[in-house]
Amino acid sequence: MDNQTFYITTPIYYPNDKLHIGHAYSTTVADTLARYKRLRGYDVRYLTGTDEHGQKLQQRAEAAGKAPQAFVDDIVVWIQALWQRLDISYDDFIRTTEDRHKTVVQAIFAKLLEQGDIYLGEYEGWYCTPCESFWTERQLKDGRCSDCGGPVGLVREPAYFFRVSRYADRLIEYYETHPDFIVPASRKHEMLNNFLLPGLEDLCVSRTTFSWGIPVPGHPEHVIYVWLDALTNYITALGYMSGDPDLEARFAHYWPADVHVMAKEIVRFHAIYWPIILMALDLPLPKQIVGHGWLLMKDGKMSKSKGNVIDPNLLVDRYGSDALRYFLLREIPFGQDGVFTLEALMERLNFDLANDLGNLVHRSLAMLERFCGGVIPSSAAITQLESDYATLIGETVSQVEDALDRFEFGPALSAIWTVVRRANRYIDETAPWALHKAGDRDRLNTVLYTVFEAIRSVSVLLQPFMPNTSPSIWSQMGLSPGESTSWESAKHFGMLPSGLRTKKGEPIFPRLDVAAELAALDELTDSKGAQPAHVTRETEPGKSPDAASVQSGSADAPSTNVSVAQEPATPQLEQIDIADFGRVDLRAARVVAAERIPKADKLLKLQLDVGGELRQVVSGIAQHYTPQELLGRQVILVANLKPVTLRGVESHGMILAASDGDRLTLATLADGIAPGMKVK
Ligand code: ME8
Repeated sequence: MDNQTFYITTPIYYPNDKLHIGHAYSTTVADTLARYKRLRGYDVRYLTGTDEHGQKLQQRAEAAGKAPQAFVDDIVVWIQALWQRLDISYDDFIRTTEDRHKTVVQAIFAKLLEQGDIYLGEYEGWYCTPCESFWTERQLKDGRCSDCGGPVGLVREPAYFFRVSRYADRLIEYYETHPDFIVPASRKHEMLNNFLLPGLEDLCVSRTTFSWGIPVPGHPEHVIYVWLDALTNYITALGYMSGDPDLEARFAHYWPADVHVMAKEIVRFHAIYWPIILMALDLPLPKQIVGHGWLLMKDGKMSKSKGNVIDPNLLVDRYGSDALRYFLLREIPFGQDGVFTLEALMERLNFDLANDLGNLVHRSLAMLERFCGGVIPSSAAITQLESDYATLIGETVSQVEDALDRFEFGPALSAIWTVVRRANRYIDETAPWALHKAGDRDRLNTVLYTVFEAIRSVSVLLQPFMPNTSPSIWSQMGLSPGESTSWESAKHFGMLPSGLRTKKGEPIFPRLDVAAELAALDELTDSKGAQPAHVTRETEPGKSPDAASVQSGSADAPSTNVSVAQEPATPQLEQIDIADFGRVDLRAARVVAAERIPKADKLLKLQLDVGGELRQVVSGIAQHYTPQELLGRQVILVANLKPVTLRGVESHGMILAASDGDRLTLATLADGIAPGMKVK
C-alpha cells in the first residue's frame, strides 16, 4: 500500500525586504512537522515560497530604483539561502512570478469568469497597501485598517468581483461539520462573528491603478488581486491545471493539503477566501488552517523603522541553526504571542542545551572513556531503577507524538527534556565513578548502557526539531543511522547495540558567557539598551501587541487560563501607571472544589470562594497539581477578567501562578486571609 500523504505549507512571504525571525518561526514549525511525518513514514510534501506581486512590492522596487523583478530576484536568493542555513527541508519553493504559476492563475480566473463567479463592476472602497486588503466602510476600525491599524486609501476603479457571498452558507456549514478545520478554534469564532455571520460582500479581485501583477486574460489593464494570485500557489505548485499528466497526477496525489501554517493576521484569507475559491473550482478544502501567534519584542511589534528587527542569520552564525530552532519551538507557546528576548535565548542555550543536554552527552562519553575504554558495554541485570527509566522513555514517546499532533512544540520538547534531566539525575544517583572504584563491573556496565540508551532515545526524538544535533550525537557515540535511529526504535528500550566504539568530541553546545554575548549582540543588531530586536515588516503597520494574550492566555490561548510568566524577571512590556494596574481586580480566594475536565489533560475546573461569592474558574494547571492538593488553598484571583468558555466549561476569572515552562507554582497567600479580600 502507498504511504499516506502529508502536504504542508507555509505562507508565501513577500520578498519586499529580508525576512526576520517571525518568518523563521513559521517556516521552522512547518519544517518540524514535515520532518516528523517523514520519520513516521508519511509521503510528505513541504511547500514554501514567495508572493512577488502587488502594489506594495511595486512601490518598494520603485523606491529602490529597480525593476520589480530584479528587486525581488535579489531578495529571493537571500531567502533561499536563509532556509538552507536553517535546515528547512522544503520539497518545493514556488515563486508567483514563475510561468508555472502565472498561466494557471490566469486559467483559474478565466474559469471563474466563465462560470459566473467573477463579474466586471466598479470598486469604490478602502484599501490598505501594506496588508493588500480591501475594506468596506463598516469594516474599518476608527477609520483605519482592521488588521494592522494603519491608514487606508480610498480607491475607485473598474474592477472584477468574485461573488463570494454565494458560498458563505456552505462555508459556515463546513466550519460546523469540521470542528478541527481552524486551529486554534477561537479564530473560527472570530471568522464567523466578524465576517461570515454579518454577511460577506463580493470580493474585488482585480486592480487597474498599478501594473505589477498577473494580467487578467484578455484585459491586461487589470492585474489579478494579489491575494487571489497568492492563495492559489498551494495548488499551482503541485501541478493543478498544468496540462502535464505527471504534474496533474501529483496534484491528485497530494491535494487536499493537510496543514496550512501561518500567523493569525492572515487566517482570514485562508479560512474564508481560500475555501471559497476552492469550492468554486469544485476542489476539496484543506484539512487544517493553523494560525499561530506573533513573535513580539519587548517594545511591541518589530519594525524596521524602530530598528529592532533581528536577522535570523545573525543568530545562526553565532549559535547554529539547531539552537535557534530549539529556542523558537521551545519558548513560543504555539497559538499565543510570545516575546522574543536575547536574554531568554541565552538562558535556554545555557540551561537546556549546554547544561542539560550537552553536559549529559559529554560527561557520559568521558566516563565511558575512563571506565570502559570508550566502548559501550552490554547491560547486566537490571533493577527497578532501569525498568522505571524504560517506562519513562516509552511514555515520553507517546507524549511527544500527542503534543506534535496538537502543534504543541514546547510541551513536546519539555517531555524530551524530562528524559534528559532524569538521565543526569540517574548518573548522580548511581555514581558510576563509585561503582568503578568498588570494582562492581556488572552494575557499572548496566548503568552506562542505560545512560547511552537514554541518550539514543533522546537523539531519535530530537530529529524533527534539531536535525543536526542527532547526527552529531550519533557520530560521537559511533552509532550509524539505521534501525536503532528510526522513530519506532525510541519506543523499544535496549535497541542500542553494545560494542560501539565512541569518539568523544567537543561539547555539542558550549556554555556561553551571557554578559559578553549580550554585549556582542547589542553591537551587531540595531537594537539599543532595553529594546532589543523584534520582528515585523518594513512598514509600521501599528499592529498593537496583544499584551493580554502574551501573559495570561486570552481567548487566543484557551488551554492556559493561568498567568504564566514566559520571561525572565526583566520587564518586557511597556510601562504602565498605577491607574492601569488599578483596573485589575485581584482578590484572595479559597479553592473549595476541584476536578479534572474530561479529555483536557491540562485543565482543572475549580470552584472558588471569593468572600461569599462562588466562582468557577478553569485553570491550565492539571499537569502540576492534583485536584486534592488544591482543596483549601488560598489563591489570587483576577476577578474582573471577562468570562470565557474553555472546552465547553465556563471560566470566570484566572488564578495567578509563576512558571518557567516546566515548573509551575501557584501564587498563594498566607492562611487566615479572608476570601474576597482585595490584593493590591
Ligand atoms: O502575509 N511572528 O506575507 P508576509 C510570527 N504574502 N510570524 C510572523 C511574524 C511574527 N512577528 N511576522 C511574519 C504575507 N510572520 C502574504 C502571505 S500566503 C498565500 C500569502 C510570518 O511576508 C507568519 O507566518 O507578510 C505570517 O503569517 C507571515 O510571516 C506573513 O508573511
